[in-house]
Amino acid sequence: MTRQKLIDTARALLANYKGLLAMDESTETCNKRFAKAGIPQTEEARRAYRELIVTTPGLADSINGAILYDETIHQKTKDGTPFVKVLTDAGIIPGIKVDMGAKDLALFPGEKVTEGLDGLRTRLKAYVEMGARFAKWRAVITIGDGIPTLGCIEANAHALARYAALCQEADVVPIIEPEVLMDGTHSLEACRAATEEVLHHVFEALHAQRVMLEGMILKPNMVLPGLASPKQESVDEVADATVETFLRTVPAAVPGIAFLSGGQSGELASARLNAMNVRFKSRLPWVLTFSYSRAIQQPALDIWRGEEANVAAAQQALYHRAALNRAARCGDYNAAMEKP
Ligand code: 5MM
Repeated sequence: MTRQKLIDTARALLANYKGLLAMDESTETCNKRFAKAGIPQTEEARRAYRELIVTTPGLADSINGAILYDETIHQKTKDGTPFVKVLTDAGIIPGIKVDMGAKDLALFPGEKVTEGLDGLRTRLKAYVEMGARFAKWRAVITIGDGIPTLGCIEANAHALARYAALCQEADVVPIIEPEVLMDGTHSLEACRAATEEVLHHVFEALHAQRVMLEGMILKPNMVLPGLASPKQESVDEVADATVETFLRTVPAAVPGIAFLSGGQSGELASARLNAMNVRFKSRLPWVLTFSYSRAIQQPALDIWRGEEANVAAAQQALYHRAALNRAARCGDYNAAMEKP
């Protein structure tokens, strides 16, 4: 592990008021989104869509790093240029999702644990040779009747910490993603309690596994009411609940928090990030930025629909959404900017 290299990469991922682009949907997830949009679920369609993303003109104006999936990191543009080279030439750092997905946690009905530690050291080495400088692992926590349980939280926290340690050993910055899901009717207070509990356990596990906090990035959910909750708090209330929770749980040595969007609309994901940066501007020990997938990609996917003729318009939509989130990262976003 080279301490300074990890610190430099983490700082580069958070620099210049930019954020991260998650384009690491597994084949299953990508196919589900394609099916919804009427796009054929083929390897070529997935390649063409990812080519559209990585060749978006000016993407690096708002994006410092892009998280790829195993299939994507091996793919090339139509003219034969590896996606990793396209990104690197544009000034975007390539990263890679290394977890193998959330699986049912034995003896804990309704709960998941993320797998993928076996063989991770070898896989990391191969990804580094391909140009990846950071990685991502997502743990999934569900709020429901009697859940999340301590058993589920501890299992996921331990796996996240073991993954992070293996990354740092390989000079790869770990993006640590404990996601408390938005699905359900639960209240914002239930999400706050679950998120606080999860983060306490995650940082305890990171400490136990000797993970260097200065060389990591946290990718959490915002503190939100469930998507089907009858009470939906205001943008400012969400911003306050989210930042208060992180001030209680995330050590100041962590350089940045890059939120997932988790099923929020693009507009809300931008507005809520903006409100946090406006309301807490000078009181935060860490950078607050974005690592969105759907909240950046969705309009572009809807425009593209698998048609070559729609590529330029889809790229403009992608550029626009990324730029809006950069504005939110600076506290400069407002709803009027939604108009292209
Ligand atoms: C929570 O999902 C992550 C962020 O995406 P959103 O901003 O859309 O919530 C995302 O990076 C996710 O981990 C990947 O899309 C991979 O998901 P799957 O389910 O395909 O492993």
